[in-house]
Amino acid sequence: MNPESKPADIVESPRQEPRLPPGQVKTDKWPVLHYGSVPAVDLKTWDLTVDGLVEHSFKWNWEEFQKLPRRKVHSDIHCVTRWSRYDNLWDGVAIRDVMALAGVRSEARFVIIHAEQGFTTNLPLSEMAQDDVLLADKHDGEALTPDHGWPLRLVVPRRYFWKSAKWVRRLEFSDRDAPGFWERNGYHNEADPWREERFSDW
Ligand SMILES: Nc1nc2c(c(=O)[nH]1)N[C@H]1C(S)=C(S)[C@@H](COP(=O)(O)O)O[C@H]1N2
Ligand SMILES: [Mo]
Repeated sequence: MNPESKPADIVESPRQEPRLPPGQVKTDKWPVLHYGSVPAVDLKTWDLTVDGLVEHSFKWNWEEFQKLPRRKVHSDIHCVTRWSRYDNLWDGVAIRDVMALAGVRSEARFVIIHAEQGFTTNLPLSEMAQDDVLLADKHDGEALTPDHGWPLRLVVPRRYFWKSAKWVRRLEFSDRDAPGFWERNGYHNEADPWREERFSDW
C-alpha cells in the first residue's frame, strides 16, 4: 500500500457543531477574493522569511522550502462573504514544524503574516500553533493556481478565510499585535466563524 494514501497522514481539522457556521451558505465552487492584483511571482527569486522573536531566523528559497517535512490537512473554508466550501485537502508544511525549527521565544504572543504587495494579517500565537494550520502549496492534489495564492498561502481552517493570506513571504513572531489589511478596514481582529466575528465595532 502506498504510505501516502494512509488516512493517518492527514490532519483532520476538528469539526465544529454545527458544521456550517451561523449565517453561512454552502457552495461547491471556490470563489476568488482578494484586494489588488494577482502578483507575478518568480520561483527563482521567491523566498520565505521567518523572523522576529525566534531563536533561529530563516530565509528559505523555494528549493529549501520543498525539503521541509510535508503534511496534509483536510478542512472546510468559511469566507466572511458568507460562502463555505467543505472538504478541502491542503498539502504543504505545518506551521508547528516551522515553529519547532525556528524555536519561538516565550515572549512571542502574535504572528504577523506578510504577503506580496504589502498585504498583512495577524493571528495570536495560540491560533497559529494549532496543528491544522498549514503553509499550503497544493489544494486537492494540484498546485495552487496564481489567483488562489500560488506559490504559497497560509491556511487557518478555524478562522474566516481572510486570515488565510495568499502569496505569503514572511512570518514575523512578535510580542505585540498588529492588525492587518482587512483588520484595519473593518474586519474583526479574531474572525471566529462560530461566533460570527465578521466586523469590528469601531
Ligand atoms: N495576499 C492576500 N491574501 C488574501 C487576501 C488578500 O487581499 N491578499 N484576501 C483574503 C480574503 S478576504 C479571502 S476571502 C481569501 C480568499 O481566498 P481565495 O481567493 O483562494 O478563495 O484570501 C485571503 N487572502
Ligand atoms: Mo474575504
